[in-house]
Amino acid sequence: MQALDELIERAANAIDAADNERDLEQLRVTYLGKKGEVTALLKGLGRLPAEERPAAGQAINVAKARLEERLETRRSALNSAQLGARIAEETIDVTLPGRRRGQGGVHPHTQTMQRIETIFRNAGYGVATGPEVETEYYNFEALNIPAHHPARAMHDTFYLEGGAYLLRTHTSPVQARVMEQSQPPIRIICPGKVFRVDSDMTHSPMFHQVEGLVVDRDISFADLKGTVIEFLRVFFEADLKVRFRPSFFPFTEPSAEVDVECVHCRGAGCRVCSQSGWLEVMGCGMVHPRVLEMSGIDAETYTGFAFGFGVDRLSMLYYSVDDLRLFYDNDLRFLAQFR
Ligand code: 2NL
Repeated sequence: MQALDELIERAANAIDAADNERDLEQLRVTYLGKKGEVTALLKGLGRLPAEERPAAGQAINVAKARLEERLETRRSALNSAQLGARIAEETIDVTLPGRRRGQGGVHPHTQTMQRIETIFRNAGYGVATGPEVETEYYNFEALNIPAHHPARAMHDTFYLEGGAYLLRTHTSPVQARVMEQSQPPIRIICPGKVFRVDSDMTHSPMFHQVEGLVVDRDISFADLKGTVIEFLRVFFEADLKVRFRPSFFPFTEPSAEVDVECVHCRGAGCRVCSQSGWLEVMGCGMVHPRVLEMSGIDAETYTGFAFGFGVDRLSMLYYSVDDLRLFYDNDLRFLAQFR
């Protein structure tokens, strides 16, 4: 009986000390399993004198029941502790703010393009677009660019397989198409992507251009100058000096290149303007009579002016960004500054 009491004491302490279900199961096997200590005591009953067997058997069975109950109590305590820990670990703080989806923005070049469109729409211009894949006729011939002109050389133009089509090198073909399909008065700008075989520090093989075209009776170089000067004033939001330098384009005569006072140093001379105080921003001129005639407009009755500029360059000057590549790297740290 004393050995039984000691065994119960030992087993009970071990059960209460078990801190996981595996140890607990091990203890059940040790004491109550087929070869367990309590089971061994029951098997040993036969060796007792017959009159002692009922009392001993009852005591062992009571002890066995007590251990079973103790095991069950410990097992459920461990279970609920485990559940409590899991609940604590998996708790969701529903008061935390949600994760927001990153908001995109309009690319700085697109914003510049939209500003330019607004400026010209406000002045009564329409906006015309056309195909980026063009024919030699609209990209070159209709613009009085002869076959031997350097702009036609293979190294400037992306030709598509077969050679019948090319990627437009300027948006002028859109204007040629508009002139072909309508009669003056014409007042349009043509914004869009253009392509040249050119890729280095300062040239991207794809860039954005806006060209403008006005054709009507009595359109003069003075109209061109007034339009360009006013556009540059509104675009740069400043009264910058503007100068026209004689130049040459096959599609205009006379032709000019337009410089503005450096937006960075205001003419003093700096890195941006290579110490000249001036920035070249666009080309322009009076539409060549041959270009008018080729698209079915009577050059005796009508005259016109045209201009063209790179949007990417105006964007860089407007936003004071000195590396063209930043606009095309898709680095959100850069782009997020323009939202
Ligand atoms: C430049 C110069 C220019 C034009 C584009 C044009 C279009 C037609 C007829 C006549 Cl349909 N001219 N466009 C005229 C002068 C200059 O662009 O430096 N562009 C980036």
